[in-house]
Amino acid sequence: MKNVTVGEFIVESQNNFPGSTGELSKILSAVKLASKIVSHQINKAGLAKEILGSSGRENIQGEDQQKLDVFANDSFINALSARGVICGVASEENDSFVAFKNNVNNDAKYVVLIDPLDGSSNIDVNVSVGSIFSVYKRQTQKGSPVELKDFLQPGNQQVASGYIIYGSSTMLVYTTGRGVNGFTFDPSIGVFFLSHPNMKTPDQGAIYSVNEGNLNQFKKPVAEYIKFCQSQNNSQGKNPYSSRYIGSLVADFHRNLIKGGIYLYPATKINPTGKLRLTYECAPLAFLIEQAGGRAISENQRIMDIIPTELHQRVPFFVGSKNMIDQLEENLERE
Ligand code: P6P
Repeated sequence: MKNVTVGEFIVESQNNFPGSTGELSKILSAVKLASKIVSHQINKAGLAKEILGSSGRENIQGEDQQKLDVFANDSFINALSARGVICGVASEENDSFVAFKNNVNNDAKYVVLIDPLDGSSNIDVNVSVGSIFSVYKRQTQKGSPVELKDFLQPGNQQVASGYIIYGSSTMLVYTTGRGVNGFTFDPSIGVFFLSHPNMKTPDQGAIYSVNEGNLNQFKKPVAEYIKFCQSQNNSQGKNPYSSRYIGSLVADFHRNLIKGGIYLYPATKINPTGKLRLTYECAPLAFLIEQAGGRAISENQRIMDIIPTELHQRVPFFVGSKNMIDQLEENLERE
């Protein structure tokens, strides 16, 4: 197979959308640029002590903002605003959305939501981290300033979503609603090459990913499902399920997407509506997993159908192989 770059792939894909204006392609190109910049900083973080550690500030989540959180946020927002194709960005790192108020951006038809660097507390211990993005068409009139309601759309309205995982290699994985494709970065020439075409997740997996330290805080149906995974024995007397939890959402999601499995972040006493954010973490990953043949639910509904009520809204999040989500859902529905 000829080595296809992500740029070539975006252009070829755009040709499949007759009448497309190329604006979505420019957004994906901006994401590509920002991910290269962030990847470079992360990969030298261990040596460049000045970019490691806390920025000394807290974000709206009350989380200690890492210096690389701020760097990644600035990198994505600058790259996205420079192309004149989006009217605003919402980010985990910003209290409210950022409106690009010049005439060009005001006329743009897309908005983007980002988690610029998820799991950043893992960087200091060299664990894989990731960036997540989600793209919607604005609801408000082109030419007018973007409004909050442009960012509070259900996941089923997404036109694109994806993530970058900064791991043993840097990968960009995204969908525009026609399947999921993965691209691996070659840092020697600064190019992403198509390495995982048309990604599909197995209907059944053998991995469950959850912080088992919170087990006694989970609602009964969730705890029962986890105990099911913990206690199976096959004919050889071996449990077919394995527990794998990195504590970095994009890394856990990416492994389970490829191998099959389920990731669970349920409601807990500390996080009674869950820890993960609907608009820029759960919804974009839900779009991807559904495009790859899997499922994503909250306690009682499809993630992609939840209409956000606030930008940083948290929801319980269960995502992964179809059969595993089906089984958990049966527990939840019995409650
Ligand atoms: P816990 C990282 O802070 C994060 O948002 C996800 O990347 C990760 O899956 C989860 O939180 C880990 O949370 O409570 O298990 O440490």
